[in-house]
Amino acid sequence: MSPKAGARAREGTVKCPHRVEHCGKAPAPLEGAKPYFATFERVKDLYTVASRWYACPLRPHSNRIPMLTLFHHPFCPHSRFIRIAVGEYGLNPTLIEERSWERRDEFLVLNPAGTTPVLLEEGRPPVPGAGNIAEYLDETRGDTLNSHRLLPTDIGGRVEVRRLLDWFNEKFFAEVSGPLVTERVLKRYMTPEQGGGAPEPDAIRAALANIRYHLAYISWLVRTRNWLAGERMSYADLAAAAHLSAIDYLGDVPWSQDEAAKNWYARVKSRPSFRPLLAESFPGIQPSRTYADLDF
Ligand SMILES: N[C@@H](CCC(=O)N[C@@H](CS)C(=O)NCC(=O)O)C(=O)O
Repeated sequence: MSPKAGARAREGTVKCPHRVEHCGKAPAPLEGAKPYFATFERVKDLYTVASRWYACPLRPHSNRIPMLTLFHHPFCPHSRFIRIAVGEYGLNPTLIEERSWERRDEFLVLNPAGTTPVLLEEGRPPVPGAGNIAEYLDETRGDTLNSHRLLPTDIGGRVEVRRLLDWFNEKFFAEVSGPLVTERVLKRYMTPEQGGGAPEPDAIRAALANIRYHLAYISWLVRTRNWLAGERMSYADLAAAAHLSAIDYLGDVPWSQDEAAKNWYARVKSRPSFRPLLAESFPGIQPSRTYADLDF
């Protein structure tokens, strides 16, 4: 880059609301963003911001692929599920870390619920929520996976996968992964007004008791079938493993309790789509000894 271009870039460089650097040509973040229904019309300024960043020659990575962006948090189990799922589709979205508790206006425009994950694909409305994203990926790309399709094509199979998706994304999250991740990790980053503070020992104790019942259920399912929802791997396996992986990082999964559940997790964990998660570690929070170990 010429010194002049460098100076121009520095002058124009702004920190965009998505925590990515882009050239100064981008408009200011959407003003007056209110957390309500976000149509494509309403968010198109955000696409403009992002597409200018994509087109910027100073952008660090120069792969000009169609724009796919995932707003996520590394400890959010729902986000982890979608990161694994996109890996299964061979997709490599730009990852933008979102701290949902900060309630950024620009993020609330994409998802008025203020929750991660949200998938953003050029020219389409934002897709909020893990279940919706999973459906969206199946509708737009499911056939590319052929016999490895993650949502079965038969109606009975689809119902069972969706039932288990709800089991893990709602029930397991409420009873186990949500409290453990919030108490042990997220509260460290929140101000007292945002809900931060010391971990609640009672919440942790309850979650650690609950996980035993869920592991036993996983074990029963995989002893009855090959994978959680049937004979083939599906979104149910990816979601369950994603929720477990977030708390496995913290060393909170009693794997010695159940051999069948452990062997099933080892199978999912060995998928190449899981590797990026296993390679991550976070300052100040050590992963458990066996977190990244495929033969744990
Ligand atoms: N129904 C949503 C829920 C996702 C969710 O609860 N995400 C958490 C992080 S894992 C979140 O953003 N919580 C912030 C909040 O509830 O305000 C989904 O399935 O994606």
